[in-house]
Amino acid sequence: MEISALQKFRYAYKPKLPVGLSRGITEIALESGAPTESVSDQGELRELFKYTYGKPLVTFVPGKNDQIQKKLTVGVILSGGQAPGGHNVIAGLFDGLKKGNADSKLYGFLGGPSGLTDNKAREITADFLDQYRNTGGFDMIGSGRTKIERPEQFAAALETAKKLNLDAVVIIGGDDSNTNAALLAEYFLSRGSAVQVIGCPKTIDGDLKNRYVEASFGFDTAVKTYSELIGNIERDAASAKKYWHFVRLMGRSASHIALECALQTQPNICLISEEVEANRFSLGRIVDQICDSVVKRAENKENFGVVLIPEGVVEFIPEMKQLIAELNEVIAVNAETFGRLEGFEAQSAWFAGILSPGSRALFQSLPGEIAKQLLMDRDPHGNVQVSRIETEKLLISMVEKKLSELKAAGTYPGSFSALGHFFGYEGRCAFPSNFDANYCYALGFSAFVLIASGLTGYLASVRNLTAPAEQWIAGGVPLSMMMNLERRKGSQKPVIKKALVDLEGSPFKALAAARETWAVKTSFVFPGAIQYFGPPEVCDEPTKTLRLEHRG
Ligand code: FBP
Repeated sequence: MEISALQKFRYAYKPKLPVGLSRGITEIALESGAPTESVSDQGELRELFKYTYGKPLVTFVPGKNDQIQKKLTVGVILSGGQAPGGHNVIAGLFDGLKKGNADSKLYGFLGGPSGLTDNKAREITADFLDQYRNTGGFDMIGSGRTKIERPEQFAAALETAKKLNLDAVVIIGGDDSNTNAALLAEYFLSRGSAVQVIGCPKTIDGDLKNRYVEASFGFDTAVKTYSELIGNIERDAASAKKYWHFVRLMGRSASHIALECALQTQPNICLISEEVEANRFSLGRIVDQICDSVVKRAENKENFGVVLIPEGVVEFIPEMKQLIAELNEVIAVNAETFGRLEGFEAQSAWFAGILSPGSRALFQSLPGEIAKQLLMDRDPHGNVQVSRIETEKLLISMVEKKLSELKAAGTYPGSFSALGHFFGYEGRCAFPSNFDANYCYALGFSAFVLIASGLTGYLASVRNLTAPAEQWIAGGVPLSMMMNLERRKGSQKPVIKKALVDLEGSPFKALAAARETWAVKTSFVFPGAIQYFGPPEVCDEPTKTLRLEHRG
């Protein structure tokens, strides 16, 4: 296979390991803290996770670790959406395993969690792995979104683990996939099995984070890729001076991606879903906010601009949230009937008889395409697939309508021509930034140390991420500590709590302090492409979100 010059150079990149992981392999010991509690619903979760609840936080410290050289057989799964750096987690895990004992083995489960339940795996050898070091994508072994939830799936996972003689399974995934990891760890112990389960925090969305997990991997590369594209669009808008660009950004429910891209590129408007929800902004209120900026800029003869829209915002606008919750519930409870309905006409007529009057009226008032998109298949975790709802088009059509009313009233002097964009898949498989390449390698290596130290039900954790990589602090966080109960597919389920944008946090405050100016005055910033070689301030810088969060 032909490879690019960059790919060749990236193969040769040596990820930097934190000092705590780069000392002699038998000198990495564990320091344990006090027992932990889940974020909420402690009583119920203690019952549900009888074997794994309440474990202590652990940090890797200098000291003797005699177990670390035992021969291990481990299986690894890439789960959920692609995120830059996944291959490096596997590389860190592999290198750790081989450093511990050259006879240790690593299997990659093919196509995500279903690889474990269906026993579809391949051994990861040094030659095979070397073709993927420091590259983006999950194509080494593939990914998938199968949720392990039925008893027969758990039993099949155990069967595979026995057949392959596994000591441990590593699940590289987001909040839903690591919920899978927690359930699997509990299940194995409850069946008397010693197979350990360790998670690694992956998702470009940036919503798997807390005090001990400062960032999920892939966020850094994805936001830098999107910010480059947004900067390019801003420069085009400022050159042509004739378009408003409405850019929807991936990120599912959380607006971390939109917020970071706004801090990097300074667009005219950036919606933040969490603020929309907190202040109960209606669709009409959001349209007014955008029109206000369009009108003021038109008064300055600037009939162009850029609006950033987090893809999940539809789920936070109160009337849309209510509608989506009703649709989710109705679809979950009547899955069979819904599945038998053929075509949009039949489906919407059926919903008209079931939805509450407010939701029915809203559903019927939406542009047909948007209403159809709201009915598309839920993902295996019961979530509406926000990446498929073209909110930018909905907003453009509503803004156009409002501006023509203002024009008729003589209060809008400009002209409005808008283009919609969606940036999502473009950023998920980019070559990982140096930050993600280093972070992922350290996470994989940490997963190995957790396994070799006999732990299960933990998420690999690497902290102090705004310092140079050598000073990062590695360890593990019990998965049960991050859990709460949430309504999914019509019933209460244990899940890892999503971290949404904190409206009291420094990143949001930085946006809030500047956005009135940006809404009127062109303040665009053009970050340019990710740099892999060069001075640290251009190629090793973490995101603004991380830096602001660390500053407090
Ligand atoms: P994960 O939560 O699995 O990391 O997925 C992230 C994501 O990229 C979201 O931002 C997006 O809404 C979704 O995946 C799209 O899913 P799919 O890849 O199935 O189209």
